[in-house]
Amino acid sequence: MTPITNNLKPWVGLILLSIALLSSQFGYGQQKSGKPNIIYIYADDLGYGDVSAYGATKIQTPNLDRLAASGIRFTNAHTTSATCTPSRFGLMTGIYPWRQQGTGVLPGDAKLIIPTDRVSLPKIFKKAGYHTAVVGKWHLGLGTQVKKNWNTDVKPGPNEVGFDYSFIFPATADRVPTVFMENHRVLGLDQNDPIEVDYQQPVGNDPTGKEHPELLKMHSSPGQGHNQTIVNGIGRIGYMSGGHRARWVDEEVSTTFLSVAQEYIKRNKERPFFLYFALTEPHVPRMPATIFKGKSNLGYRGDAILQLDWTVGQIMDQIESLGLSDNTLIIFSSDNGPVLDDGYQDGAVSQRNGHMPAGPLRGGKYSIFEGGTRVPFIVSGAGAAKGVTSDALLCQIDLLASVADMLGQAIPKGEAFDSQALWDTFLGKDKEGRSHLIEHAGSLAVIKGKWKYIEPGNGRAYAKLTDTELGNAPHPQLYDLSKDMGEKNNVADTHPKMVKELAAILAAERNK
Ligand code: NG6
Ligand code: CA
Repeated sequence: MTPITNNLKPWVGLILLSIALLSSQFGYGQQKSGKPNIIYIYADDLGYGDVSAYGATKIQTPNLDRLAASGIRFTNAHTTSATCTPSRFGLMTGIYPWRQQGTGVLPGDAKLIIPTDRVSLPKIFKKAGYHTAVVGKWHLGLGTQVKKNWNTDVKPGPNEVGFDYSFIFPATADRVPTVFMENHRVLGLDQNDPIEVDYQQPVGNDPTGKEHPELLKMHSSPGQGHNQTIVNGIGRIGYMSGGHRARWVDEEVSTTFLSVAQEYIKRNKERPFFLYFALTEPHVPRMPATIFKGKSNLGYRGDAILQLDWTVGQIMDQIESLGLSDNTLIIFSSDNGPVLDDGYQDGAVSQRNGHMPAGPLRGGKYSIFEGGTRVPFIVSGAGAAKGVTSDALLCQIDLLASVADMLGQAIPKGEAFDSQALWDTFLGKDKEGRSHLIEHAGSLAVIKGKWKYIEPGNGRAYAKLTDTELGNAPHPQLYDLSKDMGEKNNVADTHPKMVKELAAILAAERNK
């Protein structure tokens, strides 16, 4: 070597060392900016016992199991509420839904219930430089009033709540209008066949399930409605006329959402993105793609779960094949607990075959028992622990403050105040999580450590139509979840001090 290169040697070494240090610290791609992509996959009505990684034996969910095996499987994670709209309200706003009137299950023509001048989960991402999207079920209302023109821009909606791109259906699969909306517009709408929607009285001439049961390919359950306008051989909740070419085919809904989600991921692979992927399974009407029909031996509900599991697998495979695994975090959960008969005779009950959709938990959708709000919750990918189980107490409402904390975004004072910054818990580093959580299903309950208190109330104890133990009782209930996860043994009488302590926490939360 010449003396000159000899002189340069220490410098070259130093430069190489700095490069090595920088790349080990920041990893590759987007992690340089410390901004992992986040895909939040939200099932609709999937129960704690519906996933084989959570103990299901009558159905296998290999893709969810694979996700859990590669990440963290939470056993004590919750939605805010035992139904859809309030849980999604909590997820988006960081505010317990029971603090605000009008956050119950919404009809398909409801107005938007999320304030657009407040912080929201997608706005946190946006402020941090992410591109944001929602694909799937919305169910948080659209527009400023119930009566609206569906044949022009319908807003405010997801775009005004903070999503740069939205591809949704407005409410639930069993509610009209049964159409997709891309950003502000109904997809595939023929202006010569305008849409009208009404939840009070019939509109147009489309047959209803009530008057024309002979036209149905799946019948509704006695006493549960779902017998108004027929779309694709299925009676719906609500009346709809027009938009015939825009109406979805149920068998295609899930794959439509999947392909839109995959297209979105592909389009945004070079920049940080947040995708809120809100699946429709296994919510009613369960009418999966024909390729899944009959596959589970548990009726269409089971088949819909297989479709859901496959969909999650498709996203996982795509992330891997695009080389995004190192800087993408997938979070999977459900918006409320399970129900078998939620309005249609689809085999969920008659072909149940011993399946326990809530697993060891009592109650299900609509219930203040754990079956209502404790749901599968899996986190896997960038920064997350691998192959562990966590019993930390966590709620979906915490995502907002946790992400804000992770991305260094401030939350305006007085907003999202029920959301707690627990990013280390989401990543499996912290094992404790929240000190307490309020659960909601009409009535309220508190979990603190191993204890759960359900406030006394005069709500029904049991809903016959859906066969749900709702959990309401006129007297206080206290359960030791460490020994009695199934909430069978009320120990309120022998633990009056604990009842008092938890009732006080609940009262304080109510008055916040
Ligand atoms: C109930 C519906 C049920 C389902 C649910 C909403 C009846 C009798 N039952 O009122 O079928 O649509 O609302 O589910 O109408 S959720 O997951 O969106 O909260
Ligand atoms: Ca739901």
